[in-house]
This record gives sequence, structure tokens and C-alpha cells, in this order.
Amino acid sequence: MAALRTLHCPPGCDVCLYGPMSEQTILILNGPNLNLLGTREPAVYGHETLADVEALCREEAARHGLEVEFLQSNHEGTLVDALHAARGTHAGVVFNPGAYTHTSIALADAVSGIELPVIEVHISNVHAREAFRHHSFISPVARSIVIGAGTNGYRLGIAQLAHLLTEE
Ligand code: CA2
Repeated sequence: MAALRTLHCPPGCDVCLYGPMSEQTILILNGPNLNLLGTREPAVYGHETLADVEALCREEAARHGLEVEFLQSNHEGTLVDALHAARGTHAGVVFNPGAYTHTSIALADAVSGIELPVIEVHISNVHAREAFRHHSFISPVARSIVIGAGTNGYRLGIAQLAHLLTEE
């Protein structure tokens, strides 16, 4: 006889009395200028486009039984709205806030206000760059941080989020 589903069943579990759990959706949120990825500054950000990043995120999320909503905006308020909308509908967020990382108290307040695990990701090693990139308003309210791993940082962020979601 099939076992009863427990709180600790992994996504996609198919041994339970009630069948597989419904898939959880995570938000991959990208801030200003990340739509330019792959078009300029390859020495800093690599050759992959944002469409390539979306594809790798979907592939990595699927490995963990997670659905992806993938968004990019150049507007601070739109990013705040996207974080608010994730509350109650998404299991967590992988967030590259772009340059707003270094300026935005509004985004930091949104991250702490939604009470979801948020993984902060930066493609480049911001600490090896200009001093103004060394401070993040997001890091104190992020659950985890991935910096300087290139676009593979998104994979690492998703894997970490999946790990946290199976723990919680
Ligand atoms: O390293 C990261 O992921 C950053 O969040 C990227 C931001 C930058 O302001 C942060 O300090 C670190 C910038 C994204 C802009 O990406 C471009 C890509 C190609 C050409 C121009 C900009």
C-alpha cells in the first residue's frame, strides 16, 4: 500500500497515496540592463544572453521539480510589484537586482516584506569591481547569496532554493 504523503515528500514524489505533489513555482527576477546580457561587456558578463539564462534556469528548476516564472525589468517599481505578487503564489525567488542592488531600500523592504526565501545572485564578482558595487542593500535580507559564478550562479541559486524548500 502506498505511504501517506508527509510534509517532507520531495517535489514529484510518486509513492504517496495521494499521488505526486503539485509542482511549486519559483520566480527568477532580473533587474535593470540584464536584458543586454550577451550583447556587450562579455569580459564581465560572458557571452550568454538573457534568453540563454532563462533556458538554463528552466532546465535546472526542472531537475528539482520546480516550475519557473522568469521576468526582467528596468524599473524599480515593477520589480517591487513582482516581488509582492510572488507572495502566496511562488515558493521562493532567485533575484539579480542589477545596479539596484547598490541603491534600493525599496527593493530591500520588498524582499523582507514578502517573507519568502530570496536568493541574491550576481553574475560578476562585485567585490572585485568598483567600490560602489561592494555594498548591497539586498544581502542583509536575502536568505543566501551567490556572487561571481557567472551565469552558473543562477543554477546554484535555484539548487539552493530547492534545498531550502525541501527542508522547510
Ligand atoms: O554581476 C551582476 O550580476 C550585476 O548584478 C549586474 C549589474 C551590475 O550593475 C551589478 O553591479 C552586478 C549590471 C547588469 C548589466 O548587464 C549588462 C550586460 C551587458 C552589457 C551591459 C550591461
